[in-house]
Amino acid sequence: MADGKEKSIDKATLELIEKAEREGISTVFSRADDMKPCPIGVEESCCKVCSMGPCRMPRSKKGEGARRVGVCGATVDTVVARNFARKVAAGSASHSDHAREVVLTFLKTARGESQDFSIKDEIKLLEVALDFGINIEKRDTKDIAIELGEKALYEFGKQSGELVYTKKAPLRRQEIWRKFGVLPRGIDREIVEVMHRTHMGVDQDYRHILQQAARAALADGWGGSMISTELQDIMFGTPVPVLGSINLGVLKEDHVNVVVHGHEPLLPEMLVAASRDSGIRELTDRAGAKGVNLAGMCCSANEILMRHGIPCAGNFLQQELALVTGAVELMTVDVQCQMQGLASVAECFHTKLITTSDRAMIEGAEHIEFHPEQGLDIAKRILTMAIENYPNRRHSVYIPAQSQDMVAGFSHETITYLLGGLFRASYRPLNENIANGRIRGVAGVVGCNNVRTQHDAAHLAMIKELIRNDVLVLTTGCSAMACGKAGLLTPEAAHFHAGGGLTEVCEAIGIPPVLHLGSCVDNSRILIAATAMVKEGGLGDDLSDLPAAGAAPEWMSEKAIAIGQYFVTSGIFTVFGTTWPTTGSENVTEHLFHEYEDMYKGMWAFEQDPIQAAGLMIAHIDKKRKALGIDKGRERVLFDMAMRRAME
Ligand code: NFS
Repeated sequence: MADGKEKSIDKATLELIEKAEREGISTVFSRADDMKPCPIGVEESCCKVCSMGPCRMPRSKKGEGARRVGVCGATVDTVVARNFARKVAAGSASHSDHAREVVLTFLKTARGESQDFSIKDEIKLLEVALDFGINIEKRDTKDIAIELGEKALYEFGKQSGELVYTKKAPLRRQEIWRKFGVLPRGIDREIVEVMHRTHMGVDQDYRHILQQAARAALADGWGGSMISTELQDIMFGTPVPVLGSINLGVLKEDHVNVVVHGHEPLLPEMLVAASRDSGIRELTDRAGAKGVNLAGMCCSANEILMRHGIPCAGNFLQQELALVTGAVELMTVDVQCQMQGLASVAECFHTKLITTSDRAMIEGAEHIEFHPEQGLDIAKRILTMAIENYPNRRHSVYIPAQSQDMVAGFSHETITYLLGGLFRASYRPLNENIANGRIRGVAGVVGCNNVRTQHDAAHLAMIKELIRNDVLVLTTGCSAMACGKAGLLTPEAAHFHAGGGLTEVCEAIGIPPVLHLGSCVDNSRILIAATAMVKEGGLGDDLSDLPAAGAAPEWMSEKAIAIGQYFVTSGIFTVFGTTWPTTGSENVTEHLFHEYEDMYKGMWAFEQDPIQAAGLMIAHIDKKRKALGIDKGRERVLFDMAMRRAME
């Protein structure tokens, strides 16, 4: 680390970085030491969209009096806005192509063409069908599901009109989107339009380019990501609180260890089913292992943790380290956040690296393509390979001791149930506790790890500061896993880390002060929860009125930028850490950080220090409390069961 800090605050991670160094194995941590970031790229003032360049227009040129334009005359504002918009497009495309795969599998399942998939949550099927305007009366589940699958698929290619889920947003929010021309039409159309507008010589007004970046991001948050979450819940079950464990210590020396890495929960669901198969158990016995130990990595981990309590091996920066243990027989990867470095780490051990998506191959990995038509068979084939590889384990096995219990599975449905009880499921107790000041506000802290900052440190510093100040934290993705490792996802964490008001509420309901809502596509659950808070009443009539804020203190991926952009344009103040990809243009930064507040009532901010960033979020929350007239704090009333009953 540039500032002399250790590379991670997690002991298991540090131990395995050391093992990798000792054994001469290259990992993201050693490569980051060898590769300094490009100073022009980091401020995004470099244009590569045609072959007359690349044109470099760093801020340092300003002092020399040079006009910062490329050879075609494109200003640095245009160039920085283009680069930003393309990140949004790539991020939105990733979530939405994941969503497309889920919809296609859903349709095959509805038509009876997939193997071992089913509709697990019929109530949610009916609710989502109603959202899509489908008649559910006197029709069987199969018919409804087929129509829902077809309608959901249509959302991707829609050429005009508005996406179905944008109509779930508060009316005031929809008006704002309409006013600024950012209501998304089809998901694919908005992403294609970003790519067209940012081609050489097309859209050359930075504000106008960023308008399309808003529309593409909203197509992700209120389109692709939301469709993924909802259809996954229908097929695999809506998460309910579940006990799990996390960190590299979940790997077991006497078991066949299979790590499931990536994002789409389709193969992971089948691997869970296959691992419980009697034939697989027999094979494991014969290989002399005590069982198959399935463990997740990155967002695939969150998906199978939320629904099955399968342990998580770790988050983004721990992926290669899982293999460095020497105890992993096989790792599957599908799409997104899978480092190519995995292939060379796997080569140092007996580990088989298996790519499974038709969209992603890695040189040196074996490819076994997943198709839902043979879902369970393919999963069994993969587990069989892992079991057969168990006797090939070599000498240098080291599994760190760290493994931490945690509670995950806080879907929007679960939160309403926990707050209000089965028959009075409602956000009212939450809104009341915000209004009376016991809970100061709500923060969504999400996103990645980034090797340019100390692993997990910023997530934990920020989140501890927020809960200490009575801010309830909702978390997803790699941030949620950082919290899990640090013990923040247990109900007892309130007692040790949260402020008095938040602790009282958490203890009354029996929830942790930090709620794990799932993977990154599940950030849509945060949008739904925030919308439910607005609709419950008492906290304004738009998402921007809520005492709420968002953050990604260790972001690195384009998906994080897409998520931030849809949070901001949905009215949520959002702070990012590590680096900020528009520093090359003061005008673009001013537009996103300040002009957006006038337009969308939500804006971006950049702050590397996580405590300072939490301070910005708390100041914003207090500003919103003041605007709502709840800053004085009413008499503090805690909802007990008797009061919940009386609410009726
Ligand atoms: Ni999100 Fe999941 Fe993690 Fe970042 Fe990558 S795994 S989708 S992008 S790194 S949080």
